[in-house]
Amino acid sequence: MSENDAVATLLEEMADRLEARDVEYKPNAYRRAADSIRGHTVAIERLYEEGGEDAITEIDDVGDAIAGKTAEYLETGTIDELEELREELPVEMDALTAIEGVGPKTVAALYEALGTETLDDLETAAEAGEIRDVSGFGAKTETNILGGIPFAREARKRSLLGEARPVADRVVAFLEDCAAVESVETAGSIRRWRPTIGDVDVLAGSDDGKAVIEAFESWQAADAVIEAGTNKASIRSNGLRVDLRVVVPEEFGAALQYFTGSKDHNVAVRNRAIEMGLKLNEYGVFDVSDVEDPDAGQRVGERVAGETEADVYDAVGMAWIPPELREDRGEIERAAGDDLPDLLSAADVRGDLHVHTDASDGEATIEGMIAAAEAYDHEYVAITDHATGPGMVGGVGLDDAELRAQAETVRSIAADASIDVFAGVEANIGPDGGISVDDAVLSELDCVVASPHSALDGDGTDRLVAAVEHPGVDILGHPTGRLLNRRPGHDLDVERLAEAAAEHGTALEINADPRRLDLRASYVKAAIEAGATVVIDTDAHSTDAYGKVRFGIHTARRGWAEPDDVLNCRDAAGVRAFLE
Ligand code: DGT
Ligand code: CA
Ligand code: CA
Ligand code: ZN
Repeated sequence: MSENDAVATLLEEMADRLEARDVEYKPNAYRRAADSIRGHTVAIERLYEEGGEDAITEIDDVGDAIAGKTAEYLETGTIDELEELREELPVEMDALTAIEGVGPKTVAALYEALGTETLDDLETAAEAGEIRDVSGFGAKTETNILGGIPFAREARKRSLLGEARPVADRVVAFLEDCAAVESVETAGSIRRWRPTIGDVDVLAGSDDGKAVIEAFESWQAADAVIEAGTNKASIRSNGLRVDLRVVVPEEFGAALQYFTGSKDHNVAVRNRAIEMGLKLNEYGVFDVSDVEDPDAGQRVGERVAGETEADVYDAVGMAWIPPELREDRGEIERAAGDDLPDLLSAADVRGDLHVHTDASDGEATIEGMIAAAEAYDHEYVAITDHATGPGMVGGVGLDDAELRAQAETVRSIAADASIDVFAGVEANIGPDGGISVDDAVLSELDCVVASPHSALDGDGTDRLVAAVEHPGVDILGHPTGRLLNRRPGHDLDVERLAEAAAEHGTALEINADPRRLDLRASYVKAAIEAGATVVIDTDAHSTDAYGKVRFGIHTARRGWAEPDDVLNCRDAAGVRAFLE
C-alpha cells in the first residue's frame, strides 16, 4: 500500500487553496509535483524511510519545500500549512471546483460574499438569485453555475479513462510477474476503452486463487483493501476501485467474455447461444441439447468451449469480436456473418496533425515538438498553435502577422528535420461559424484546424457545417467541445455534419486528449457511414503528450474505423494531397 495518491491529493488541494489566495507560481509547482508523485512507481513512504527528504526530491518536479511538506505528512498525518488554509477557507474545494468555469478564486469570492461551503450551499444560493448580486458575477455566471452543478455531482462518480488506464496497466504488469498467475487481462469498461470508468476490472487465470489474491492485497500500489475473498478482491489504488477475479485456466475465456461486457452485448450473444441449443455463462459454453433441465446448475451438459475467448465466440458461430465493438451496435450480426470491420491498430497511425508549442499555450519549442514527434516514430507532424479569436483568453494565440512569421520559422526548422512538417494553425470558430483567421493567411498555411472554443451550448450543427464548408479549413477540431465530466458540449446532427465534411474534403477530428475524446465513438461510426474522413490528433501541449494517441486510436476503433477512414493512416504525400 502506498501513500503516493494521498500525498498527491493533498498537494493538489494546497495548490487550489494557494491559488484561491492569489499566490503566484506556487500552485502550478504543487500541481506538477502532485502529478509526478501520483505516477511514481515506488511508494513514497519507502523512499522516505530509506533516504529521507533527499530521496523524495529525486522525484521529478519535487523540490525541497514540497519534499518537506510530504515528510511532514508522512510523520504526522497532516500538513500544518494546509490545515491553516482549510481553516481560513472552510469549503469543499474539490467538489466545488468540479463545476465547469468555477476555479479556486471563484470559490473563495463566493465564500467571502455568501458563506457557501458545499455544492448544496451553492445550488441554494444560485436558485435564490444571490450569486448575480456578488461583485464580479452576473446573471449569466449564476445560470452557468446552476447548470453545471448536476453535471459536477454526477461526474465525481466516474473516472476518466486517461486516469484509469495507467492504473489498469500497472495492475496487469504486476500480476503478470506473479508466479501463480497463468494469464491476466483487463475486463469491463476499461477493456472496452469507454471514455469514463466506474471501476477497473481485471481477470486472472490460475490454479491457485488464494496466492493470487494474497499477492494482489499486498501490491504496493494498493492504497486500501476494500474486500477480499478466496477468488476475488477489490482494492483502491490512485483513487480508483480495482476488482480482481481469479478463475481456473479452463474457464478463463468464458469468464473474460462475460466480465468484459457490455451487458447488452452479453445478452445478445447469450440469446444466440440459446437458439443453438447451447448454454453460455461465465464458466463456459455447454451443449445442453440433450439435457433435461439446463438450469439445474452452472456447468450442466457437455463443455464445448471456455479456455479462450476465441473458442467461446467460435462455439456460438461468431468471429472473435474486438472488445471496443462490444456495445450491441450491430457487431453480433457482423460477427455471425464473418464480416467484422478490419479496425485500425496503433501501427497504422503515421503522424499527428494538431500540436501546440510555446508560441501559444504549449510547453515546448517548435524544435522540441518536432524532435519528440520524430522520437515517437511519426512520419509527419503539423504545428498548429492557437490563433487569437473567440474563446482565447489571457493573450493566448497568434494574430495574422504572427501566424505568417511562425509559418516561415516552422518551414526553416523543418528543412533540417527528418520527418515532414506542416505549418498550420488552430483557428477559432465563431458562434456563427466564421473563422478567426484571414482567408489569405489560411491559404498560405499547410494545415488548418478550426475548433470551437466558446459558446458550446445547444445544437452546434449549423455552426460546424459552416466551418467545414469554409474552403480554408482542413480539419474540424474537437467538434462538440465537450469536456468529459465537466461540460456536455454541442448537440450535433452528425450525419448532416459528416455529409458536409465529406463533400468539402474536411476531416473530422477525434481529439485523443482523454479529457475530450471528441468525436465520441457513436459519432465516429455515424460519420464514417456518411462517408466522412476522420483524423486522430493528440492536441499535444508538451513533448510527452504524443503517447495519448492511444486513447484516440481506441475511440476510433469503438467507432468501427478502418485505416482507410483515417487521414493520418495515410503517408505524408497522401496527407499533403488531402490538405491541398
Ligand atoms: P463501469 O465499471 O461502470 O465502467 O462498467 P463495466 O462495464 O465495467 O461494468 P461492471 O464493472 O459493473 O461489470 C463488469 C462487466 O461484468 C460488465 O461489463 C458485464 C459483466 N456483468 C456484470 N454484471 C452483470 C450482469 O448482471 N449480467 C451480465 N450479463 N453481465 C454482467
Ligand atoms: Ca468496471
Ligand atoms: Ca466491477
Ligand atoms: Zn488544440
